[in-house]
This record gives sequence, structure tokens and C-alpha cells, in this order.
Amino acid sequence: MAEGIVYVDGEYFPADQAKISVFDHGLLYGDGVFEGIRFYNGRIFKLDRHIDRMYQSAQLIGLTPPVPRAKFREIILETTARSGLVDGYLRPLFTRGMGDLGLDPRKARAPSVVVICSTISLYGKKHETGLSAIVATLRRTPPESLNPNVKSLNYLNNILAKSEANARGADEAILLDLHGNVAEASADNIFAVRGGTVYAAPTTNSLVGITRETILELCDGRYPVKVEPFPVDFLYGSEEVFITGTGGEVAPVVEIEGRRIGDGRPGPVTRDLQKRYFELVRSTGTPIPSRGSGNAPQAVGAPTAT
Ligand code: PXG
Repeated sequence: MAEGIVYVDGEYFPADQAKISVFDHGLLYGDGVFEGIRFYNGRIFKLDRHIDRMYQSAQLIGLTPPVPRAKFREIILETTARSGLVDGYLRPLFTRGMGDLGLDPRKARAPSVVVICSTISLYGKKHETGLSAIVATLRRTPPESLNPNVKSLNYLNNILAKSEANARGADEAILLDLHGNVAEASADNIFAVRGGTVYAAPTTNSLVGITRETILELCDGRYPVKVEPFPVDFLYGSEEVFITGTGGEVAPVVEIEGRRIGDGRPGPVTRDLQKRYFELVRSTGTPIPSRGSGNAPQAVGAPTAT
């Protein structure tokens, strides 16, 4: 677990020594936002797009980011460089910060910035063989209750759906919206393939995923795309189903609620998109500055703890 480097409010720590206060409203109330970013082969994939979404999340919950965008970007690059990792995962957070008990955000004195640089492994070999999924009993929190584009520190809706999948021996959970249409998986967007057309679930009830956007770009000119609401039965009758997310990447779903999808193996469209996605993430993105090369950004914040 303790691999990597963590930046906390101006200081860098080895992963197992990074700490925040128990009075941080991010912990007490889930009051804060985060991003999940991957880097491959020394390059951070769609870094600026992730930073934009993080600032949008913060804006949506009325949290003034504790650092300006350019500085935040520098911190992310510096944390990644210090980790020495070339393949890994970044988890930046803005929390409401430390404050007295009581959920009123005004009790928190100043927001905190954390950037975790470590590794993440989600589906492993299942990328090749495909995942099984259940349809969660719980519905996705409706947009009337919380804008799905707030990537907030409260993921209980998603976690409970994932726990249901665990309890029922499946790899993933599919969440429906209140109308019975497919919203998303626990931390991934959902696609279906029928007759060569790629169907993307709309983002009315789900996060506008950056991997989803990338897949839509990769479909361009190759596969017709339709973005329209569909119920879970539509997935049962599709030739292929796959899910996309920064953590989960592009993962085939070959069984839903005990029903085989297509021939029960990852299909050709999924495999093609998966292959081209991995080629893209390994060959594009913001290069991680090498430490001591003279190109590295200036060390930021207080003296380091390393
Ligand atoms: N929906 C939800 C609810 C998510 O949390 C996605 C869709 C896919 O979005 P991106 O932009 O990543 O394609 C997410 C992303 C983790 C982890 O720690 C979670 C996500 C991303 C990376 C890691 O399990 N969620």
C-alpha cells in the first residue's frame, strides 16, 4: 500500500507517513473533491483535462481551490517526479479543511490540498477475459440530489453498489438511474455494441468520464456512435458491453446477472478500442519532468520531509 509520495499542504512525504487531521471536514463529512489520473511510460494522460474537471468539481461545491491552477499543476508534476514511478496513479484532493465539528463548511478554516502519487490495480487479467456484473439494487444518486460531475469525497452510493457485487460474487455493479436506465458502473462509464454501432449511456446521471471522451474520440470515423438512454435489457441483447474509467481503463463485460453477453468473450470492437486506448495512453500525455535535469519545476512549498 505504502508505495509512492504524497504532497500535503506544502510538504512531501513518503506514502506511509502522509497524514491529515481527523478534524478535516473531508474525513468528517466527505466535504471535498478529488480526481483519479493515470500516468504511463513517463507521461501523464490528459493531465489538463483532469485539472479542469477538478476545478469544476470544486466550483460546483463552492470550495475555493487553495492553490491556483498553474501551481497545482506544478505540484502534481513535482509529486510524480519525486515518486520515481513511470507508471502509476495520481489522486489529488481538495478537502474543506480542518475545522470544528458541525457540517457548516464555514467551520473549516482553510481548504487542504493533497496529491497522492502511487499505483492502482483494478481488474488485472480480467481485461483479457472480461468481467461479470450485477445490476445494483441501489439506484445512482439522482442529479436532482447531487450533480454527478462533482467527484466528491463521498462515494458511498458507488461503494455500496460495489459491495453488492462482491456479495454476489460478481466483479462489477451496474447502477441504474431512477427511471431504470443504465447510468454507470461503480467507477466507470458504460458502453454497448450492437450491429457495429457503439452506444454510450448519456451522462445525465453519471460522471462525464475522461476515458469515455477518449473512447468516443477513438470511435470517430471508425464506428457509428449513439448517445441515448437505454435500459438494462438493452445490454442483455447487445453483442458487446464494456466499461471505461481511468482506474478500470477499458474493460469488457461478458456476463450480467448470469446472462452471457454476446458469445461470453470480449468482442472485436471492445478489443480494438482497448488496444488503441492502450497505445494512446502509452504514447501521449504530459511528460513527467526528470528530477535534477534542470527541466524540473522549482520545488514548491515548505521543505520536504524526505
Ligand atoms: N463514473 C464514476 C462514478 C467515476 O468515479 C468514472 C465514471 C470514469 O471517469 P474517468 O474520467 O476516470 O474516465 C469514474 C472515475 C478508484 C478510481 O480509485 C475511480 C475513478 C477513476 C480512477 C480511480 O477506484 N473513477
